[in-house]
Amino acid sequence: DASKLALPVGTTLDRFIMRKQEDFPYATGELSQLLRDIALAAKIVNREINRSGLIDIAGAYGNQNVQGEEQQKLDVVANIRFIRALRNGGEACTIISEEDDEAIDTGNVQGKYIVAIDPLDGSSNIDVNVSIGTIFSVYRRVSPTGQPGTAADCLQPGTHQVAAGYVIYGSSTMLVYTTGNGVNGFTYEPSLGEFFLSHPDIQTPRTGTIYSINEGSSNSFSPGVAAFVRHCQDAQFSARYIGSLVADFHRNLLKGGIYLYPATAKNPAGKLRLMYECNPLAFIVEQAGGRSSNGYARTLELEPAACHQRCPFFIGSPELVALAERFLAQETVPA
Ligand code: P6P
Repeated sequence: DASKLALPVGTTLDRFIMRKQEDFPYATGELSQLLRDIALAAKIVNREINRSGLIDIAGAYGNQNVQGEEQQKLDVVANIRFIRALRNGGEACTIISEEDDEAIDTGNVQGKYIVAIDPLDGSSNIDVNVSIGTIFSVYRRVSPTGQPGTAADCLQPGTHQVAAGYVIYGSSTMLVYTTGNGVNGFTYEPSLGEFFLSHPDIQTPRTGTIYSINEGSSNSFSPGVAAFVRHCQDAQFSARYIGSLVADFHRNLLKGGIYLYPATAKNPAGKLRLMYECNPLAFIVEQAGGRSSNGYARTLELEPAACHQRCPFFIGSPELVALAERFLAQETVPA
């Protein structure tokens, strides 16, 4: 069966999507089209990121986003681009965006899919030329078509995802995604405007010697987190923390390691968002043989109660995440 053959490095994203659609006997092409819509927006955002230093669109936008953070112009631009691509593509009925407090009704009442997206994560890194990323998650709607998406459509657990991916705008621009049949990475060739398969069937190392955490919050780590960090230091791990989730995650996915954003004094429920940061990366890492939890429960099984809810995030090589969970399980309950 041709679609079962490993597709050669250099296959374009379009051809890959088409050939992999054959893995789904009843696929009717909408999810394929939705992935193409996302890839198109990624190309446009990539161009604007690369030019941002030149055109005066970098720097603070002057108004706060729903997260209360200084809004950089590029994440406004990225949000507009992804929403427009998804609205025009017609496959998504509703979008949950990190940049918008309310879910966005695209008007595509026949759209079968919900997309949760962080259009440009780590946007405070833009002006200092640090890698940044887009993270997205796709669910099939549970309500009947012919009407706008409902809250039940938007608040599904991560186990219900039908696709998830990220774009990393770094030394090269890559799109990495899964539809539940493994993880594949594509590298963008701007002169051709194409993504080419460069990292087929990514498998994350079972363990590693990299730990990624903001040690500036050490004073408020729980005893278990503090003990795990000390374990990494005693074992002479490498501390690698870029402060840009997609960049830290991508490095650890390929090299092995663990990224932790635990509960801290400043972020008592953790900082990262379940719907469009933790769940998509958890789906990807599990498809690559890794593990993701909130320190106690599997990320993908956390029940969402709100679009922008935060959760503690432990993700990466399965043996390291399991070890961190054991440290948390042994911590004495603070008096
Ligand atoms: P801190 C960037 O703002 C972000 O959302 C992630 O990309 C990154 O991993 C994290 O927050 C950094 O947070 O508190 O360490 O600066």
